[in-house]
Amino acid sequence: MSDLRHVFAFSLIAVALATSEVIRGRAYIFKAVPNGLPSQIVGSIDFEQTGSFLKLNGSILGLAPGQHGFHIHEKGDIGNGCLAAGAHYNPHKLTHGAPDDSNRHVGDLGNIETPPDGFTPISVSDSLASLTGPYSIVGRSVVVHEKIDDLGRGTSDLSKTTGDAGGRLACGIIGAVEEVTVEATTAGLPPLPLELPQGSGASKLASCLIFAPVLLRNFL
Ligand SMILES: *[C@@H]1O[C@H](CO)[C@@H](O)[C@H](O)[C@H]1NC(C)=O
Ligand SMILES: [Cu+2]
Ligand SMILES: [Zn+2]
Repeated sequence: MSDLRHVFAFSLIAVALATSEVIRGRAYIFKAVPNGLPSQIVGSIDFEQTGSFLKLNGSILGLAPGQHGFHIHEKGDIGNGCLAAGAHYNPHKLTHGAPDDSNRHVGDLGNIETPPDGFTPISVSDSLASLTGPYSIVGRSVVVHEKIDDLGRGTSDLSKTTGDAGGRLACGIIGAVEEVTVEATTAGLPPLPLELPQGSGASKLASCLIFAPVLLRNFL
């Protein structure tokens, strides 16, 4: 009886783990127009949030080859040559840094690299910036800079605030697109084993692992 309860509890945990919400966002990236409003789209970026993990993928055309600072800025305004987007998104009032620093702005996503052909692939992941929660980046802006972000390691005065990444070349507002709940799958389950392990705690856990998908299949 207690074994059965153990198996049942484990299967509930398995259901909880297998059901997760994915939040999506998108930003169309516009070429900055100095003193004006942008009109030309030069790229797009998709955002996908799963738990605390944020993944960005997309591309931008027309940047000069080399590295370009890539940040989330605080305001969802892409006017005035992208300057209207304000400063790096920094709700915790920390210092500018690299994506893997603990002392960094939420918006500090490091650099993107443009190869000689000018087509810039965007493939960035982060576990601080998020589409959800009290410090969501939805409605804020992505900004691409002229120069490399020195990640706060430079000697210039600007290193600790902007990474000294220079002017703003392109920007776009991050919008929420959809929320998707990923359900537990019932496809491709392993066949029932003929002999189940018994006895020790460790083999009980093993039998739970084997039973959980079977219970899922029966209950869903
Ligand atoms: C991001 O990747 C997905 C899945 O491969 C693709 O469908 C989508 O078009 C990509 N987004 C951009 C902006 O390239
Ligand atoms: Cu920036
Ligand atoms: Zn910063």
